Amino acid sequence: MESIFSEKHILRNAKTELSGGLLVEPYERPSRAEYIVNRIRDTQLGNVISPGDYGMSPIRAIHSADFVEFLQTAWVRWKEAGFEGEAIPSVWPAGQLQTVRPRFIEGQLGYYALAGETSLSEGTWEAAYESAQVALSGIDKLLSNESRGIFSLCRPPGHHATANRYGGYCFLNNVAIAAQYCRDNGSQRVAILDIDFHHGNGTQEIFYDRDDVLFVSLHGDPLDTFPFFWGHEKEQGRGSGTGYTVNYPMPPGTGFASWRESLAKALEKIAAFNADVLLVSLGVDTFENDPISFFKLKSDDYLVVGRDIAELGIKTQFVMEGGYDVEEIGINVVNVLAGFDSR
Ligand code: SP5
Ligand code: ZN
Repeated sequence: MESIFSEKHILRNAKTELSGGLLVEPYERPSRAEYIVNRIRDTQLGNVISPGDYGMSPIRAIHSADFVEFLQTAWVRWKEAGFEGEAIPSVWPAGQLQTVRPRFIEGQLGYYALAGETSLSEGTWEAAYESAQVALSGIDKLLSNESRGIFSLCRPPGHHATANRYGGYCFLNNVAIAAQYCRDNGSQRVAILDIDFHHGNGTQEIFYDRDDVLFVSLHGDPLDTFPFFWGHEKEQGRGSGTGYTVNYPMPPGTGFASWRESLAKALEKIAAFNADVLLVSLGVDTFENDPISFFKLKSDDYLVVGRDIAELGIKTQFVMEGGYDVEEIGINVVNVLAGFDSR
């Protein structure tokens, strides 16, 4: 399988994450991508290709103009305001029926943030833009060539970002941008399978009213983990989108046998939908040693995950999301991709 990768991911290099009342080194750090690309090369999975530039219009097809402008300017405006650390929100419009957007950057952070752990830092916009281009290059290549699988090594990740909110280490929703690109380039039905440990609240929200993009997610029960407010089984879509959002929350300690039962149900939904193309939000924070998660998958299990997905026989793009056991992340990601290739 070929991979798309850009060295510019390094531009997302925040120094701080708000975690347990401390400012710690971010879990979502540059070495994650380096471990993955090194493992791809060591195992000779396939070519590693640089992305093209698809510009702003596929990004604007998903994200609101004011949100994009906020991401583009937030860091400079934060510095100009005289703040010394990285940009972390401290106030939210919680409980307001109607919210007037503040003028000052400190208020705008809360207006556009869905969580407070993710610092905005120098280079964040440039890296997020490039990550979206990695997703777009991958889907463009998949749609236009013979290959049945492709891997977009996106960093920073995207599935928590909504049309107008960032957080959970995500700024632009790479998989949503790629899915919309499919719809705008001939695909009638697009399925998104989200197997990151965390619920893909951003992707869900973006497609919640639609029946042309199926969203199916396996994740830690939001009663017990981030993003806490989305991902319950009863969230099934709205209006003509009813039935086109499917959630499989699972409790702390879930191991591969029961996780795989949910995967089988998810794959049945995708097969019944008769998708033209499948996009997989690929997180390996389901790993037993992940520092912020509570599932118990082992490295060899990821080979089976890739094989199970390949059995669908649908053209598939893998889009990188989370996974924070940095030393094992390359092994686990490449196991999914190699498992897919083996079928
Ligand atoms: C893309 C993705 O996987 N985003 C995950 C965002 C999770 N953010 C909240 C992290 C909370 C970490 N809690 C610290 C527990 C340390 N033992
Ligand atoms: Zn995650």
